[in-house]
Amino acid sequence: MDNIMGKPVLWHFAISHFNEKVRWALDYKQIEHKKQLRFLGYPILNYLKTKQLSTPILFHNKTHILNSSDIICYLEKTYPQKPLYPTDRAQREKALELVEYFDTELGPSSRAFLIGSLFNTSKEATIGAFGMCAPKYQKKMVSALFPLFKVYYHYRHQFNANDIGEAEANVQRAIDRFEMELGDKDFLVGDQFSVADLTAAAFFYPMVQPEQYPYPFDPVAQKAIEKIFEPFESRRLIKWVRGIYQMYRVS
Ligand SMILES: N[C@@H](CCC(=O)N[C@@H](CS)C(=O)NCC(=O)O)C(=O)O
Repeated sequence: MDNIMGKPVLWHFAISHFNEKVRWALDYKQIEHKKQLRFLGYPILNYLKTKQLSTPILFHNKTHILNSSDIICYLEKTYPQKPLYPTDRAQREKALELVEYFDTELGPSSRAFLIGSLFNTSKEATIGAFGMCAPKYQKKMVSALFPLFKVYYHYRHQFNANDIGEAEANVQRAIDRFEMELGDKDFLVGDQFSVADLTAAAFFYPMVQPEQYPYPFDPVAQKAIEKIFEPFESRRLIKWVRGIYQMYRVS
C-alpha cells in the first residue's frame, strides 16, 4: 500500500544503479520510508499505477515521482535535512551539470556494457545478477524463459550485442571525465559529499561491488562482473568509489 502514514514508498529493483541513487539518497537523508522491491510482474504493476514501466518510482502524498534525479530533487525540497545539493549556487549548478552528464552518458552505457556482457558470459551469471533478492520460483521462471527474457530486456533498454563495444567506450569516456573533474580532490564539487558524488558512486558501484551495497551479490554473478570490469581495475575511480561507499552509504 502507498503512503503508509505519510511515509514515502519506493518501488525499485535491487540490482539497478538508477535505483541505487534513490535508495542512497533516502538512507543518507535518514528519511523514514518504505522500500518495495519489484520483480517479474513489474510492467503490469508499474503501468497500472504510473502508466509507464521504469523504476525507481517514489509514491508520496497521493502522487508519484519518476526519474532518479527528479526524485532526489523532490526529496531535497521536501526533506531539507542532510542536504545533497551544495548551498553555494555555482557549486549547485556544477553538481547538477555533472548529475545530468552521468544520467545521460554513463547510466545507460554502463548498463548496456555490463548487462550485454553478462548475457554473453553465461545464463547462470545473468540470472544470478538479475535474481538479487528475487524469490526462487521467479529465478526458475526466468531460467525457463531465458531467450524471451533476453529479447525483452534488450528491447526495453534499446541496445543489442553489437552495441557493447560502443557502450564500453562511453564508460571509458565517463571515467576519464570523472577523474578529470575529481583531480586530486576528495569530492567532485566543493569540499563536501554531494549529489554529484552520490550519482557517480552509485553508477560505478558494479565495478567495486562494495560491501555496503544493501543487497547480497550472487557469487557467480560477482565473479563474472569482476571479469567484465577487469580493464578498469587500476583506475583511481575504483579506490574512490570504495571510499565513498565506506564513508557515506549508511543504511
Ligand atoms: N531516467 C530514469 C532511468 C530509470 C531506468 O532506466 N530504470 C530501469 C532500471 S535501471 C528500469 O526500470 N528498467 C525496466 C523497464 O524500463 O522496463 C531514472 O533516472 O530513473
